[in-house]
Amino acid sequence: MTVERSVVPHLVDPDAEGANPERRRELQQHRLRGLVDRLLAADGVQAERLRAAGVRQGADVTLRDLPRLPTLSKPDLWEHYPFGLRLAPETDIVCVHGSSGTGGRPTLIPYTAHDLEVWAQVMARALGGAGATRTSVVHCAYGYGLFTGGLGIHHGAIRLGATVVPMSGGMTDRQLRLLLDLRADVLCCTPSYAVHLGEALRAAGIEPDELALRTGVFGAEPWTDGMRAQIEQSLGLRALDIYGLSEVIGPGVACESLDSDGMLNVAEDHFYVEAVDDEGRPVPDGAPGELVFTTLTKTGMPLLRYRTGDIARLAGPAPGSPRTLRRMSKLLGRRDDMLVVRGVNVFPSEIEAVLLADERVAPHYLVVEDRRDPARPELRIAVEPFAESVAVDEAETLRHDLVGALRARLGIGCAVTVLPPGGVPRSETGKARRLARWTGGEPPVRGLG
Ligand code: DLL
Repeated sequence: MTVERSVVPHLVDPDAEGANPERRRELQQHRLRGLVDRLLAADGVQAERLRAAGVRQGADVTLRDLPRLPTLSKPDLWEHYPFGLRLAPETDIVCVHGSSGTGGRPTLIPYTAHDLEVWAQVMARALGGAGATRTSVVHCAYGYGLFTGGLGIHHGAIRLGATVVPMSGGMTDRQLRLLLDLRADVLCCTPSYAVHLGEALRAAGIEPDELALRTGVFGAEPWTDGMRAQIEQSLGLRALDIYGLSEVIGPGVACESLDSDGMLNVAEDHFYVEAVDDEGRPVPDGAPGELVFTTLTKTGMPLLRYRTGDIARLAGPAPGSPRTLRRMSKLLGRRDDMLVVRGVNVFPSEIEAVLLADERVAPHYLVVEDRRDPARPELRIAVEPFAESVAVDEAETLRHDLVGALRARLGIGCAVTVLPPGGVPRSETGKARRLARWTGGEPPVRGLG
């Protein structure tokens, strides 16, 4: 039942999605000036940095000046944890979301009712661009909770006037049952869970055309075009990419539409996007750069020039599309070494903190991002005991303790292997290799897996 490649989905919000780019730029500039005034009035960290950059009022800045304005990044949020960057009064905050995985230093984002409006609106556009309509049934298998995936899609589907089935993740048998019984035409989940659902469908002997699925909106973690083909085939739908991050709003910052030519339309009337090089200098359209977002309209915790660490290419609107929004490519990678595993963000530094807190562990370890099976990405961690030799049962106790400590800190299960002393390879140049990717073939370290 997959949608034809030539379908042009309607615009949910024609004034915004189809605006004349010149008019949109004026709106962005107006909103940017308003944001700068709000930040200065609040007198917080961002105001301090703006003043240090010589900005006294919103009227001082134009969009063209943005590259010389200060930036923020994740460590700023950690430093001001939990709500040091909040702008709205506490009484205006209606909910909190955040990014999972960094149990030691979570990132929490306070939302006002106005922010939820913005979120619902950009998500409704994203779903509409994927072909969802008021008559759609949206099966939402992103996790519901602090993670923005479940509730973000949920708000958007309701705003669109569709029917949302709030499945959350897991319990795959029940997911298949309801996909069959409620005739969902839109599936939303992480791409790895979509692959898993496809496999479960096949194992249950159900043909994709017994389902009513037409389109799927998958994101929150990296996925390849190979995975796209696999998902499209196993579930019989068009698989589209959705991007977002809790710091900016959650899913809906950018999303592919049926007619966006493999790139993602950025909701740039709310989230102004730039791409910069390592030194923070703007890169031209088409060149890979780190995405930097300015939340033009958010009120709970607006951010001026938030450096995401995510690398992508920017481009103008898709030729011939009624959507006039700028687009971004699928993510090409990350600037730092943050891993996204099963939708959970994991910083290797967090893993290191757990390992090195245990006196039994030597400071030689290797974190392996195991993506041999795209449906079940795993984190494997090879460690060595400090002692020259350890009995088998001691090694097993150590393994068990580390799995528990890592789950408590990261919020995700890791497979730990205790190798014999000297088992973790040392680098010849002296610079430790702490991170490896395993997509097939031999394991990056002997004895793993
Ligand atoms: O993952 C928001 C989201 C939910 C997006 C559902 C799409 C669908 P965080 O948990 O804060 O928010 O993680 C944000 O995940 O900086 C990227 O590195 C990564 N990420 C998000 N979407 C994609 C994607 C949500 N489509 C971090 N492709 C971001 C690759 C993605 N990586």
